Amino acid sequence: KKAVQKLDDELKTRGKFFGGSSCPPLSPGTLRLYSMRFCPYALRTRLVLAHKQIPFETVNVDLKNKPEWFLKINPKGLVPTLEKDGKVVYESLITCDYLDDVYPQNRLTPSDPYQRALDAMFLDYFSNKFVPNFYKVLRSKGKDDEARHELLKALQKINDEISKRGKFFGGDEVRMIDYMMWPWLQRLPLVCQFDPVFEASSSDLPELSAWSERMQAQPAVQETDINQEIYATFFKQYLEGNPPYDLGLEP
Ligand code: GSH
Repeated sequence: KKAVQKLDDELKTRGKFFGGSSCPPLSPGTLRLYSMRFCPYALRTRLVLAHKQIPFETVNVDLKNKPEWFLKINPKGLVPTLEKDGKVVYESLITCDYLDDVYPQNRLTPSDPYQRALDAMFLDYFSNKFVPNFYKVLRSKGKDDEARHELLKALQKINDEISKRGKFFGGDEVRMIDYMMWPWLQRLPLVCQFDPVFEASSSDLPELSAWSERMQAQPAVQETDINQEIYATFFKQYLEGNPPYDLGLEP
């Protein structure tokens, strides 16, 4: 019992991560998010949880030495993963839609089926054209010209889209599609830091910059914000094969 209490106390310490052979038991009725503090996919789920003010607990998983108990919960071994009362849901987009359906307050998904389809198509474009090139540019430290070209093209298209849609991709208010893209668009300064050419060519996207500022003012964004400098350090060490999951935490 003492050991469980100790694990439970640890769980409450934000940022702790769990590897090893055991994980604190999940209490009935509690929603748990298996996460990793610097994961942009998990940030999607955290944004939705924050926006909808859903109570939950976090277990940050040691993804480098993936524990057996985690693979039993999610055989893909990926975060984000949600668990509650024996129900397990993973894949970031699926977790977010699931939360929006199960917790109806502060609805994020459009009720119009055509608008939902339009959003899904744009997100599909974003996932296939923006996200992979974002990582290619970062990994090559800006030396992959083709990836940089593709990333700029995608950014231009995203800028055109927000110009058509209004204040947010969801129109007048922040909606699911905004939160689904934010984790990578928030990390754009990271690309610029590694790649001055990219910075110069991407600086002329006024509508996207205005959207970024509006996003930064959202309570859910502020609540889940990560310090970009800490993230840059994390990413550098991650690329070297040594992700510092504890980075930036109080001792
Ligand atoms: N398609 C997944 C989703 O949308 O949830 C991707 C999630 C993902 O790649 N998460 C990373 C992960 O769990 C952390 S940022 N990596 C562990 C691994 O690749 O083994």
